[in-house]
Amino acid sequence: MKTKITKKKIKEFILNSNNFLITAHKNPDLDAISSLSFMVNFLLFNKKQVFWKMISPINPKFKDIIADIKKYKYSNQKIDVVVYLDCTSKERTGLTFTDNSLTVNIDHHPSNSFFCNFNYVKPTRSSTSEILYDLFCPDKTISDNIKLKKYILLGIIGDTGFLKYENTTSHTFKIVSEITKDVSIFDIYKKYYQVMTIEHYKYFSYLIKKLTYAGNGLYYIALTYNELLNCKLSYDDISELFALFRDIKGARILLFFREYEPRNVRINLRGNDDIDLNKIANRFGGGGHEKAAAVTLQGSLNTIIKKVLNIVGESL
Ligand SMILES: [Mn+2]
Repeated sequence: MKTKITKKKIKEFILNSNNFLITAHKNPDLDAISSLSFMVNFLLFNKKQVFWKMISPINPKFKDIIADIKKYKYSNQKIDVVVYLDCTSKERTGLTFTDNSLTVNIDHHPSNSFFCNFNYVKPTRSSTSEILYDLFCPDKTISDNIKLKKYILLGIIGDTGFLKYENTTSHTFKIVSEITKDVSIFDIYKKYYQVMTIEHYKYFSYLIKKLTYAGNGLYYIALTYNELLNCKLSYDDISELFALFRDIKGARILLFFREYEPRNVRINLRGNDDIDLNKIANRFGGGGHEKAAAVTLQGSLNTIIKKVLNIVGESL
């Protein structure tokens, strides 16, 4: 039976179980990577048997976050509990597990489909990392573990655009305030954010040329399969450059179309207004948050652009 679970119960359930597989969504962002690393390290710390698996390349910039858990990669070991982090559905992992394990879903996306045996979903929290802090960090056993706190901070920073998006709440700052007693936020900024190369800036100027204004505060960029093939930057690096356009004065919605495989188009929707992008993405079979959502569509890039611009335009 699929059920919601209380904070106390989920904590008890996890601490009373022994063999875990931890996973997060494919194309993992900083929140997915950090929450996974936190969970694996936390369970190891509690003397549990734990493995993890995550599909698709991890941004080289963030590889150090999982460096010390490499030896715990999953390869069909016996598992009692699968924990899905930062995933709206099982499909978001890009993985299929066919055994009879119990499943736990810890997430903050409002579009979460409550797909596990136990579902702990808190859309008011900035990130899955923030939820993991609420669940496990006030615990004395890890209060001294600076590495684990750093992962929580990284996940929060990732999903809040460095503590500036609307999902950044006083609760978020309370946690950040606790963690920054031990972890330097400037060190994190230097290490993970002051990493732009000339190649990045050159590509940003290319994106500026590609940026199209569709009226009513709607901007978009579309990159074909060949354009992406010829680009030396990673998928995540391009995403970060795209995020900079969010600061254009008067920009209400930004759409980013990427044909990552021929006739497969990933669309990122970003917003600054009270327009619910999660609802718009739902209409195409995608989802996410009110101000940041995504969807993947099959077909010709130009047809997809027209179709999406029409539907998004209705909301403006
Ligand atoms: Mn997240």
